[in-house]
Amino acid sequence: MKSRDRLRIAIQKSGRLADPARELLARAGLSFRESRDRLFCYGESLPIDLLLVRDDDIPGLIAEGVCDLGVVGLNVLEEQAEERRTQGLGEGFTALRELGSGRCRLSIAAPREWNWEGPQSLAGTRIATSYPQLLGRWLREHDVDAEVVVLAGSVEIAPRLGKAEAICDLVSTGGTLAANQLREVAVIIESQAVLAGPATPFADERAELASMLLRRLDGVLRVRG
Ligand code: PRT
Ligand code: ZN
Repeated sequence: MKSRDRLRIAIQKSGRLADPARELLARAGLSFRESRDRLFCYGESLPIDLLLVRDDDIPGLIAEGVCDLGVVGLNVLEEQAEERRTQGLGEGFTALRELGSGRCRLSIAAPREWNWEGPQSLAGTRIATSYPQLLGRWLREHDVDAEVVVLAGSVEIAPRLGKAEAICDLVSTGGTLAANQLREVAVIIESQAVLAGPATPFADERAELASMLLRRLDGVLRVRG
């Protein structure tokens, strides 16, 4: 891989993780010159630049070496890690630090009126989700034979549309589930934003930059508690 002396961090361009990520990096002493297209921000205080992207692209950008680090939900990171495993690809990225923001859980929810008696209550049903890998793994672990229906968004309305009986989606307050007459019945993973990095350490100047950034982040995270 080409030797590089600047570090490139991918964060979400807009969305729930964007502001907390920027705030954390600012508190760690990083400042950026915004570019006009706002996809790339040049690091001013340190040789650390930002790339503003969709959160789903972040693990792949790290695996490809386009970016060195990224701020992404553990839910997205784990889904894509599982996908790489099923494809027989090597470990392309790993979570380096938990950042405490964007807390949520990936849960299975069923119609409120269901008589839930454990995972086997899902046998023979269709479950709508945007997380087929994590749901599939959970179903295998619990020996449940159910159909996974992959939807890109608006998963919570799938039961009302007759596309599925249950769903597997992110939950934070539970308000969306309640509004759709759904009840959380099982938690698949607890999630929060993490700093992700490559599975193997950097072999050039980026190693020193990355460890300095981690030291600073640890300081900020410790103060925050
Ligand atoms: O454009 P891009 O692809 O970057 O954005 P996105 O739409 O995929 O992401 P975004 O900003 O919605 O979410 C980014 C990350 O925030 C997620 O991957 C999670 O790690 C984290 N996060 C934390 C959440 C939630 N909480 C959350 N509540 N992501 C989504 N939700 C949704 C959930 O899907 C459901 O529709 O909020 C609804 C449930 O919320 P409650 O409060 O009603 O339970
Ligand atoms: Zn996304």
